[in-house]
Amino acid sequence: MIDLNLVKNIYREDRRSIARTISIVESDNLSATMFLKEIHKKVGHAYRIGITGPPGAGKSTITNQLTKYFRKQNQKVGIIAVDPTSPFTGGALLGDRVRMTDIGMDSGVFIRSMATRGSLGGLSKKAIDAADILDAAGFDIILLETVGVGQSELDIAQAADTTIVVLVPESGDSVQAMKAGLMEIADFFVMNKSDRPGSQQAYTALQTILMIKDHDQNSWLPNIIKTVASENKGIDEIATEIERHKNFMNQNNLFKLKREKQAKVRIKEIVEHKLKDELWSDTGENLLNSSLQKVVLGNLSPYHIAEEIIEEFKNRI
Ligand SMILES: Nc1nc2c(ncn2[C@@H]2O[C@H](COP(=O)(O)OP(=O)(O)O)[C@@H](O)[C@H]2O)c(=O)[nH]1
Ligand SMILES: [Mg+2]
Repeated sequence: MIDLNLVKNIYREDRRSIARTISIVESDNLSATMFLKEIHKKVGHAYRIGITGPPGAGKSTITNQLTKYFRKQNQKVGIIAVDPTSPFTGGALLGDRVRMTDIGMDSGVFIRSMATRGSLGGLSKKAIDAADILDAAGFDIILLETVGVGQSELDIAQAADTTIVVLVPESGDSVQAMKAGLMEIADFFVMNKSDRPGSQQAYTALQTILMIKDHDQNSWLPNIIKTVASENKGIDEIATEIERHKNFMNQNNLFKLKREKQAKVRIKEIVEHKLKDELWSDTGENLLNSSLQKVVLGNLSPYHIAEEIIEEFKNRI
């Protein structure tokens, strides 16, 4: 059974209840599923913005500045920061303490860090679930900050309505970013640290890469926005570009399509996750363990055992 009071309190934007529910989702148990089913009717109003890029590019600084921008417009902002490369501490989430206190004290801002040490499994699922909770709680904007280094992080960035890839002059070759799959997911780029030497060359190099890339005549072309996030330069331009992208999607009926595509990816992941969980419940695990000797002695191949396990699973469900 789920605590319906907790659900009510989420809708009332009670911060402790929101935090508790995200923890339940992180623990990934049966009540997590029930919560997510219950709140779904309230999900879908928030605009989700993914901010990704290499470590140190300035994602947190941009997240922080953008939050201040949206707050000035009276929009409530939820932030989910996923950074497995940094140790989990309150302060490390948005850089130094000064920056934290800027927005951390604001009741219209909710910050959650999901720096799961070690295992990355299910991270994207949990981050997106957490975004749903903030969405249901009535936040207007959800910022998803993730390091653009692994598939799981790219999945999170892509679960947004607008995905921003942050690069810096010294991350140098945009070629690196291309290899990491960042080029494909960017709705636009931010060339941060434009105060640094070499920023013009980096900008031109990225522009060249973007020009060579194939695109349909009527499709969206990713821009590059130059920023010095630490000095709040270019943040308005980022916000304007987000708005432009949002309008483009709405005018071309792409918005619903994008969310449908995301729903498909997500449902597949949930199904696979659930199947795996049930498959390796006690029965499956025991059958596996009791079959290992036969494989090693050469009586049966791993394929025989695999088929046996699948058969047993089919009978069980
Ligand atoms: N010179 C310069 N430094 C910046 C700029 N933006 C952020 N930084 C600094 O770069 C460092 C990493 O920033 P952070 O936002 O934590 O990067 P993240 O790892 O991508 O989240 C911090 O010390 C920031 O103060 C910028 O535009 N110019
Ligand atoms: Mg960061």
